[in-house]
Amino acid sequence: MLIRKTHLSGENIPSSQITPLEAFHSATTDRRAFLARAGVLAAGSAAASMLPRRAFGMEPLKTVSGQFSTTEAQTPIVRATTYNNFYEFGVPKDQPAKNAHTLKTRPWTVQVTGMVKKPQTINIDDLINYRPVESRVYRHRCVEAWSMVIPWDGYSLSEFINFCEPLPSAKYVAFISLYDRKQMPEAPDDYNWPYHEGLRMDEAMHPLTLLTFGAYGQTLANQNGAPARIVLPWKWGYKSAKSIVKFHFTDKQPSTLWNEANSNEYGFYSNVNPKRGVRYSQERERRIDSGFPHEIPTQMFNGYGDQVASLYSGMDLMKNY
Ligand SMILES: Nc1nc2c(c(=O)[nH]1)N[C@H]1C(S)=C(S)[C@@H](COP(=O)(O)O)O[C@H]1N2
Ligand SMILES: [Mo]
Repeated sequence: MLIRKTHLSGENIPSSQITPLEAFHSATTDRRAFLARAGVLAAGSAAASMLPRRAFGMEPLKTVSGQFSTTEAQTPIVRATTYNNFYEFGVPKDQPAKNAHTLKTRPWTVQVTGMVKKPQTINIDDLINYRPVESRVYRHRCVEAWSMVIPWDGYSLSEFINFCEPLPSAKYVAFISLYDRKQMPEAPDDYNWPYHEGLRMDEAMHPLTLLTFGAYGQTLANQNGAPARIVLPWKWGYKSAKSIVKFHFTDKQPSTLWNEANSNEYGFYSNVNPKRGVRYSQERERRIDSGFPHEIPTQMFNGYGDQVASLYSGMDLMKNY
Protein backbone atom coordinates (compact mmCIF):
# COMPACT_ATOMS: atom_id res chain seq x y z
CA MET A 1 0.00 0.00 0.00
CA LEU A 2 1.11 3.48 -0.81
CA ILE A 3 2.40 5.30 2.26
CA ARG A 4 1.68 8.94 1.77
CA LYS A 5 4.62 11.12 2.54
CA THR A 6 3.11 14.53 2.12
CA HIS A 7 0.09 14.57 4.32
CA LEU A 8 -0.37 13.76 7.99
CA SER A 9 3.27 12.98 7.83
CA GLY A 10 4.71 14.57 10.89
CA GLU A 11 5.66 18.03 9.84
CA ASN A 12 8.82 16.99 8.11
CA ILE A 13 9.00 20.56 6.99
CA PRO A 14 12.36 22.22 7.49
CA SER A 15 12.09 25.00 10.03
CA SER A 16 13.40 27.40 7.40
CA GLN A 17 10.03 27.04 5.70
CA ILE A 18 7.87 27.68 8.74
CA THR A 19 9.89 30.31 10.51
CA PRO A 20 8.84 33.36 8.52
CA LEU A 21 5.16 32.95 9.41
CA GLU A 22 5.92 32.11 13.04
CA ALA A 23 8.16 35.11 13.27
CA PHE A 24 5.36 37.44 12.31
CA HIS A 25 3.41 36.23 15.27
CA SER A 26 6.16 36.55 17.82
CA ALA A 27 7.42 39.92 16.77
CA THR A 28 4.60 42.26 17.72
CA THR A 29 6.12 45.07 15.73
CA ASP A 30 5.70 42.99 12.60
CA ARG A 31 2.30 41.72 13.56
CA ARG A 32 0.27 44.50 12.05
CA ALA A 33 2.25 44.29 8.86
CA PHE A 34 1.57 40.58 8.68
CA LEU A 35 -2.12 41.03 9.34
CA ALA A 36 -2.30 43.66 6.65
CA ARG A 37 -0.51 41.40 4.20
CA ALA A 38 -2.84 38.55 5.10
CA GLY A 39 -5.68 40.89 4.26
CA VAL A 40 -7.32 40.52 7.63
CA LEU A 41 -6.76 43.97 9.13
CA ALA A 42 -8.36 47.03 7.61
CA ALA A 43 -5.99 49.91 7.01
CA GLY A 44 -5.96 52.31 9.93
CA SER A 45 -7.28 49.90 12.55
CA ALA A 46 -6.34 50.64 16.11
CA ALA A 47 -4.80 48.08 18.47
CA ALA A 48 -2.63 45.30 17.12
CA SER A 49 -4.48 42.92 19.46
CA MET A 50 -7.78 43.65 17.75
CA LEU A 51 -9.40 40.56 16.32
CA PRO A 52 -9.72 40.61 12.56
CA ARG A 53 -13.53 40.82 12.50
CA ARG A 54 -15.20 39.85 9.26
CA ALA A 55 -12.07 38.29 7.84
CA PHE A 56 -12.88 35.44 5.43
CA GLY A 57 -16.57 36.39 5.53
CA MET A 58 -16.95 35.37 9.18
CA GLU A 59 -20.01 36.87 10.90
CA PRO A 60 -20.46 37.52 14.63
CA LEU A 61 -22.10 34.53 16.35
CA LYS A 62 -24.15 34.78 19.54
CA THR A 63 -22.75 32.39 22.12
CA VAL A 64 -23.11 31.45 25.77
CA SER A 65 -20.06 30.38 27.74
CA GLY A 66 -19.61 26.65 27.83
CA GLN A 67 -18.06 23.91 29.89
CA PHE A 68 -14.81 21.93 29.53
CA SER A 69 -12.79 24.97 28.51
CA THR A 70 -9.04 25.12 29.02
CA THR A 71 -7.45 28.35 30.23
CA GLU A 72 -4.27 27.71 28.20
CA ALA A 73 -3.13 30.47 25.87
CA GLN A 74 -5.23 30.53 22.75
CA THR A 75 -3.96 30.32 19.22
CA PRO A 76 -4.33 33.69 17.50
CA ILE A 77 -7.23 33.73 15.06
CA VAL A 78 -4.94 34.62 12.17
CA ARG A 79 -2.97 31.45 12.79
CA ALA A 80 -6.01 29.22 13.14
CA THR A 81 -7.41 30.57 9.87
CA THR A 82 -4.23 30.51 7.78
CA TYR A 83 -2.57 27.23 8.83
CA ASN A 84 -5.08 24.54 7.98
CA ASN A 85 -5.64 21.01 6.84
CA PHE A 86 -8.54 20.94 4.39
CA TYR A 87 -7.24 18.85 1.52
CA GLU A 88 -10.20 19.56 -0.69
CA PHE A 89 -8.77 23.09 -0.97
CA GLY A 90 -5.14 22.10 -1.44
CA VAL A 91 -2.49 20.29 0.53
CA PRO A 92 0.02 22.91 1.78
CA LYS A 93 -1.10 24.51 5.04
CA ASP A 94 -1.58 27.97 3.52
CA GLN A 95 -3.75 26.80 0.60
CA PRO A 96 -7.18 26.41 2.27
CA ALA A 97 -7.13 30.06 3.38
CA LYS A 98 -6.33 31.07 -0.19
CA ASN A 99 -8.75 28.74 -1.99
CA ALA A 100 -11.75 28.08 0.26
CA HIS A 101 -13.50 31.30 -0.73
CA THR A 102 -14.96 29.18 -3.54
CA LEU A 103 -16.91 27.14 -0.97
CA LYS A 104 -20.56 28.11 -1.14
CA THR A 105 -22.05 27.74 2.34
CA ARG A 106 -25.61 28.90 1.54
CA PRO A 107 -27.94 27.36 0.65
CA TRP A 108 -26.70 24.33 2.64
CA THR A 109 -28.54 21.32 3.90
CA VAL A 110 -27.55 18.41 6.09
CA GLN A 111 -28.96 14.96 5.40
CA VAL A 112 -29.77 12.44 8.12
CA THR A 113 -29.79 8.90 6.71
CA GLY A 114 -29.60 5.24 7.71
CA MET A 115 -30.88 3.78 10.97
CA VAL A 116 -33.04 6.62 12.22
CA LYS A 117 -36.75 6.87 12.92
CA LYS A 118 -37.18 9.28 10.01
CA PRO A 119 -34.52 10.11 7.41
CA GLN A 120 -34.65 13.84 6.72
CA THR A 121 -32.87 16.86 5.30
CA ILE A 122 -32.23 19.86 7.54
CA ASN A 123 -31.53 23.44 6.67
CA ILE A 124 -28.22 24.64 8.10
CA ASP A 125 -29.73 27.69 9.80
CA ASP A 126 -32.31 25.52 11.55
CA LEU A 127 -29.45 23.32 12.73
CA ILE A 128 -27.46 26.28 14.05
CA ASN A 129 -30.50 27.69 15.86
CA TYR A 130 -31.61 24.36 17.30
CA ARG A 131 -29.71 24.81 20.57
CA PRO A 132 -27.78 27.67 22.24
CA VAL A 133 -24.28 27.87 20.80
CA GLU A 134 -21.58 27.57 23.49
CA SER A 135 -17.98 28.71 23.42
CA ARG A 136 -15.62 25.80 24.21
CA VAL A 137 -11.89 26.38 24.38
CA TYR A 138 -10.34 23.05 23.39
CA ARG A 139 -6.88 21.75 22.68
CA HIS A 140 -6.62 20.66 19.02
CA ARG A 141 -3.91 18.11 18.20
CA CYS A 142 -3.08 17.21 14.62
CA VAL A 143 -1.40 13.84 14.03
CA GLU A 144 1.34 15.85 12.31
CA ALA A 145 2.50 16.86 15.82
CA TRP A 146 1.37 20.48 15.89
CA SER A 147 -1.34 21.66 18.24
CA MET A 148 -3.47 24.72 18.84
CA VAL A 149 -5.91 26.01 21.46
CA ILE A 150 -9.12 27.15 19.78
CA PRO A 151 -12.31 28.68 21.17
CA TRP A 152 -14.88 26.75 19.14
CA ASP A 153 -18.57 27.66 19.10
CA GLY A 154 -21.20 24.96 18.89
CA TYR A 155 -23.33 22.62 20.93
CA SER A 156 -22.97 18.99 21.94
CA LEU A 157 -23.46 16.64 19.03
CA SER A 158 -25.58 14.53 21.43
CA GLU A 159 -28.32 17.17 21.22
CA PHE A 160 -28.54 16.75 17.48
CA ILE A 161 -28.28 12.95 17.64
CA ASN A 162 -31.21 12.87 20.05
CA PHE A 163 -33.12 15.00 17.56
CA CYS A 164 -32.27 12.46 14.81
CA GLU A 165 -33.77 9.61 16.90
CA PRO A 166 -31.40 6.80 15.89
CA LEU A 167 -32.83 3.28 16.09
CA PRO A 168 -31.45 1.02 18.85
CA SER A 169 -29.68 -0.95 16.11
CA ALA A 170 -27.54 2.12 15.19
CA LYS A 171 -24.12 1.63 16.76
CA TYR A 172 -22.10 4.17 14.78
CA VAL A 173 -22.54 7.50 13.08
CA ALA A 174 -20.61 8.52 9.95
CA PHE A 175 -19.91 12.11 8.92
CA ILE A 176 -19.65 12.95 5.24
CA SER A 177 -18.14 16.22 4.03
CA LEU A 178 -19.11 18.12 0.92
CA TYR A 179 -17.26 17.13 -2.20
CA ASP A 180 -17.80 19.30 -5.23
CA ARG A 181 -15.03 19.27 -7.79
CA LYS A 182 -16.12 22.66 -9.12
CA GLN A 183 -15.70 24.32 -5.73
CA MET A 184 -12.65 22.19 -4.90
CA PRO A 185 -10.43 22.02 -7.97
CA GLU A 186 -7.35 21.68 -5.72
CA ALA A 187 -8.44 18.37 -4.17
CA PRO A 188 -5.80 15.72 -4.96
CA ASP A 189 -7.21 12.91 -7.11
CA ASP A 190 -5.86 10.00 -5.11
CA TYR A 191 -8.21 10.10 -2.12
CA ASN A 192 -11.61 8.50 -1.72
CA TRP A 193 -13.65 11.69 -1.70
CA PRO A 194 -15.89 12.79 -0.19
CA TYR A 195 -14.02 13.06 3.12
CA HIS A 196 -15.70 10.62 5.48
CA GLU A 197 -15.22 9.92 9.14
CA GLY A 198 -17.15 8.25 11.92
CA LEU A 199 -17.56 7.48 15.59
CA ARG A 200 -18.96 4.78 17.80
CA MET A 201 -22.31 6.00 19.10
CA ASP A 202 -21.08 6.43 22.69
CA GLU A 203 -18.18 8.60 21.45
CA ALA A 204 -20.57 10.66 19.35
CA MET A 205 -22.89 11.10 22.36
CA HIS A 206 -20.04 12.15 24.67
CA PRO A 207 -20.58 15.71 25.96
CA LEU A 208 -17.11 16.80 24.71
CA THR A 209 -18.06 16.03 21.09
CA LEU A 210 -18.95 19.37 19.61
CA LEU A 211 -21.13 20.07 16.60
CA THR A 212 -19.33 23.24 15.62
CA PHE A 213 -20.55 26.27 13.68
CA GLY A 214 -18.05 28.91 14.73
CA ALA A 215 -14.78 29.81 16.38
CA TYR A 216 -13.61 32.96 18.14
CA GLY A 217 -17.23 34.09 18.47
CA GLN A 218 -17.75 34.18 14.72
CA THR A 219 -19.11 31.77 12.17
CA LEU A 220 -16.46 29.36 10.90
CA ALA A 221 -14.14 30.56 8.20
CA ASN A 222 -14.58 28.34 5.16
CA GLN A 223 -11.09 26.91 5.65
CA ASN A 224 -12.07 25.81 9.18
CA GLY A 225 -15.00 23.79 7.84
CA ALA A 226 -17.95 26.15 7.43
CA PRO A 227 -20.82 25.95 7.88
CA ALA A 228 -20.70 22.95 10.24
CA ARG A 229 -17.98 20.54 11.38
CA ILE A 230 -17.25 18.15 14.20
CA VAL A 231 -14.65 18.84 16.88
CA LEU A 232 -13.23 15.92 18.91
CA PRO A 233 -10.57 17.29 21.25
CA TRP A 234 -9.26 13.89 22.45
CA LYS A 235 -8.60 12.52 18.96
CA TRP A 236 -6.16 13.29 16.17
CA GLY A 237 -7.49 16.28 14.25
CA TYR A 238 -8.41 14.29 11.13
CA LYS A 239 -11.37 12.72 12.97
CA SER A 240 -12.99 16.18 13.05
CA ALA A 241 -14.63 16.27 9.62
CA LYS A 242 -15.30 19.68 8.08
CA SER A 243 -18.16 21.10 6.00
CA ILE A 244 -20.50 18.22 6.76
CA VAL A 245 -23.44 17.45 4.46
CA LYS A 246 -24.53 14.09 5.86
CA PHE A 247 -24.87 12.14 9.10
CA HIS A 248 -25.36 8.44 8.43
CA PHE A 249 -26.39 6.09 11.24
CA THR A 250 -25.32 2.47 10.88
CA ASP A 251 -24.74 -0.81 12.73
CA LYS A 252 -21.33 -1.29 11.06
CA GLN A 253 -18.08 0.49 11.85
CA PRO A 254 -17.81 3.14 9.12
CA SER A 255 -14.77 3.14 6.88
CA THR A 256 -12.78 6.38 7.06
CA LEU A 257 -10.82 8.22 4.39
CA TRP A 258 -7.50 8.24 6.24
CA ASN A 259 -7.79 4.59 7.22
CA GLU A 260 -8.37 3.72 3.56
CA ALA A 261 -5.31 5.79 2.61
CA ASN A 262 -2.97 4.27 5.22
CA SER A 263 -4.52 1.70 7.54
CA ASN A 264 -1.36 0.96 9.50
CA GLU A 265 -1.10 4.52 10.66
CA TYR A 266 -4.63 5.93 10.85
CA GLY A 267 -7.10 3.74 12.69
CA PHE A 268 -10.77 4.10 13.41
CA TYR A 269 -10.34 5.30 17.00
CA SER A 270 -7.46 7.72 16.49
CA ASN A 271 -7.29 8.75 20.13
CA VAL A 272 -4.34 11.03 20.84
CA ASN A 273 -1.69 8.67 22.20
CA PRO A 274 1.91 9.78 22.85
CA LYS A 275 3.01 6.13 22.64
CA ARG A 276 1.68 5.48 19.18
CA GLY A 277 4.01 7.12 16.75
CA VAL A 278 4.43 5.22 13.50
CA ARG A 279 6.83 7.03 11.18
CA TYR A 280 7.81 9.51 13.89
CA SER A 281 7.39 9.98 17.61
CA GLN A 282 4.17 11.41 19.01
CA GLU A 283 5.69 12.03 22.47
CA ARG A 284 5.89 15.77 21.88
CA GLU A 285 3.99 18.37 19.93
CA ARG A 286 4.59 21.86 18.62
CA ARG A 287 2.10 24.17 20.32
CA ILE A 288 1.05 27.12 18.23
CA ASP A 289 -0.38 29.70 20.60
CA SER A 290 -0.03 33.40 21.24
CA GLY A 291 3.69 33.10 21.99
CA PHE A 292 6.49 31.68 19.90
CA PRO A 293 5.64 28.07 18.89
CA HIS A 294 7.19 25.70 21.42
CA GLU A 295 7.42 22.00 22.11
CA ILE A 296 5.41 20.41 24.91
CA PRO A 297 4.77 16.79 25.91
CA THR A 298 1.77 15.13 24.29
CA GLN A 299 -0.86 13.95 26.74
CA MET A 300 -2.85 10.71 26.47
CA PHE A 301 -6.29 11.56 25.06
CA ASN A 302 -4.86 15.06 24.54
CA GLY A 303 -5.41 15.68 28.26
CA TYR A 304 -9.11 14.69 28.24
CA GLY A 305 -8.57 11.28 29.89
CA ASP A 306 -10.69 12.12 32.95
CA GLN A 307 -13.61 12.67 30.63
CA VAL A 308 -13.15 9.95 28.00
CA ALA A 309 -10.89 7.11 29.24
CA SER A 310 -13.91 5.12 30.47
CA LEU A 311 -15.18 4.89 26.88
CA TYR A 312 -12.27 2.57 26.16
CA SER A 313 -11.97 0.54 29.35
CA GLY A 314 -10.74 -2.97 28.65
CA MET A 315 -9.53 -2.07 25.17
CA ASP A 316 -5.91 -2.34 24.07
CA LEU A 317 -5.41 1.12 22.59
CA MET A 318 -2.18 0.12 20.84
CA LYS A 319 -4.20 -2.41 18.83
CA ASN A 320 -7.34 -0.29 18.64
CA TYR A 321 -5.51 2.79 17.39
N1 LIG B 1 -13.31 17.54 5.00
C1 LIG B 1 -12.13 17.60 5.64
N2 LIG B 1 -12.10 17.64 6.99
C2 LIG B 1 -10.92 17.70 7.66
C3 LIG B 1 -9.69 17.68 6.95
C4 LIG B 1 -9.74 17.65 5.52
O1 LIG B 1 -8.71 17.63 4.82
N3 LIG B 1 -10.97 17.61 4.91
N4 LIG B 1 -8.48 17.71 7.64
C5 LIG B 1 -8.53 17.23 9.03
C6 LIG B 1 -7.29 17.48 9.76
S1 LIG B 1 -5.95 16.50 9.38
C7 LIG B 1 -7.21 18.38 10.78
S2 LIG B 1 -5.81 18.54 11.73
C8 LIG B 1 -8.32 19.32 11.04
C9 LIG B 1 -7.78 20.74 10.89
O2 LIG B 1 -8.75 21.67 11.29
P1 LIG B 1 -8.36 23.22 11.24
O3 LIG B 1 -7.75 23.49 9.91
O4 LIG B 1 -9.67 23.92 11.44
O5 LIG B 1 -7.39 23.45 12.37
O6 LIG B 1 -9.41 19.16 10.14
C10 LIG B 1 -9.71 17.81 9.81
N5 LIG B 1 -10.93 17.76 9.02
MO1 LIG C 1 -4.57 16.64 11.24
